Parts: sequence; C-alpha cells; structure tokens
Amino acid sequence: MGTAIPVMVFRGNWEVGSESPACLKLLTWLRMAGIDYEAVPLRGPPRSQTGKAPYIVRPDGTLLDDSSVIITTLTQERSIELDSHRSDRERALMTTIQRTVESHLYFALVLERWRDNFEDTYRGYFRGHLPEPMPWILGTSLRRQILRQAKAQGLGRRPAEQVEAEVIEDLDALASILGDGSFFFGTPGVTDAIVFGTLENARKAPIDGAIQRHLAAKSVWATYLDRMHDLYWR
Ligand SMILES: N[C@@H](CCC(=O)N[C@@H](CS)C(=O)NCC(=O)O)C(=O)O
Repeated sequence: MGTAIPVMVFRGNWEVGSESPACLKLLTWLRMAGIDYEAVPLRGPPRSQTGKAPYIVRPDGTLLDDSSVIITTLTQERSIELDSHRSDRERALMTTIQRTVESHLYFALVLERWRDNFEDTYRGYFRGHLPEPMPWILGTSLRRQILRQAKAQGLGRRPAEQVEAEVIEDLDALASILGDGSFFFGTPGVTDAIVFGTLENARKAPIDGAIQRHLAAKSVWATYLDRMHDLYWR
C-alpha cells in the first residue's frame, strides 16, 4: 500500500540494520508487519521534535518520532494485527518488558558504548560517512548528550559492578519469560522487535561489554536472536 515510508535512522558500520536499538526495533517491526520502508541514514543530528532517531517522514512532509508512537500510529492506520490478540496479562508483561529493555538495559548499553568504549563506538557510528572533523564533532557532542542522559536516569552514577549485576538480572528475567518459546508471546510481535533491537545490537557490536558476555553465556539468546535475524534480516 502506497510508497515506501522514509525512516530516518542511525546507520554506520556495524553488522546490524542500525546501531541504534530504537531504530533497529522500528525497522524490525516494519519488516514483521510487511510495511515497505526506506531506511535513510542520518548524516547530522536528528531533526525530530525530541532530537532523537528514529523518525519517519509523513505523506504531508511532517516528521513523526518515537519508535513506539510510530508503531502505534501505523498499527492503527494499516490495521496491523501482530499484537491484536494479546490477553490483558500479556499486554501487562509487554509493557514491563519494554520498560526493562528501553528504560534500564538500554542505559547499560549506552554506558558500555559511549563511556567505556567510545573509540569503537565512534568508528561504528560515524567514521567514513562525512569529511573530518564533522564526524568527530557530531560524535563527541552526541557522547556528551547521551552520557548526561545516563547520569540523569541514574545508571550513569552507579558503580560498574552494580550495573553489571542488574544487567544479568534483566537478561535472566527476560530469558525466563521467553522460556523455550520461539517468540515472547507465541507469535512475533512488538516485544520481539524491542528485545531484538537492543540485544542484537549488544551482540553484534565489536565491544566486549557485560551485556554481550552474558548473552554469549546462555544458549537461549543465540537461538532466539539467530531466529529473529534469519526471519527478518537475512
Ligand atoms: N523513545 C525513543 C528513544 C529514541 C532514542 O533514544 N534514540 C537514540 C538512539 S537509540 C537517539 O536518538 N539518541 C540521540 C540523543 O539522545 O541525542 C524511541 O523509541 O524512538
């Protein structure tokens, strides 16, 4: 239906559809929903209202941001049924999983990338796309902004061992909910896009961080993330 939706995303050099968890979540969900899109790599700061990516360009030229808002909007406009049959209890769990991943685990990933491994992160996100010193200016300014957010959220002020312990708790809790299922709630849905967006990013980045190590330690994650990758990104 219609033409491809332009989706503005961070797209750099790593082996993932986007280095940004929120962008990879949205792109994965669009693939799941069978919606045609064109991923447009950002070459400067996001122009969305929140200053964040991803965002889409609407047919009237306006910009719509926040991956969840975009997903809810497109779900309504295009009558997407991926999650329409979930029970109240499943919906409650979906919200809880989303908050765990996007409001907690995400910040642990941010600290691994932007505080502890900035050189690799900078190379992954920016290097080679624009003439120097633009990438460096963008990279260091994004770093300042993102680390300020991690401090405000709280995780950025905590000792590394405590953050790592909580990462393990998050991953173990998610693995328990997933159990031996192929998807979080039996059939693919937004929760799978959310979890994949963050965990596939942690797994594929050339950064030796706690999230990557703990993902590698439990075979359930390789099985799940490989399945998601094969279904939507091969
Ligand atoms: N709630 C937003 C979060 C988006 C988000 O945090 N995007 C990050 C990349 S993963 C970003 O644009 N960061 C740039 C910044 O914070 O300045 C969504 O789901 O779209």
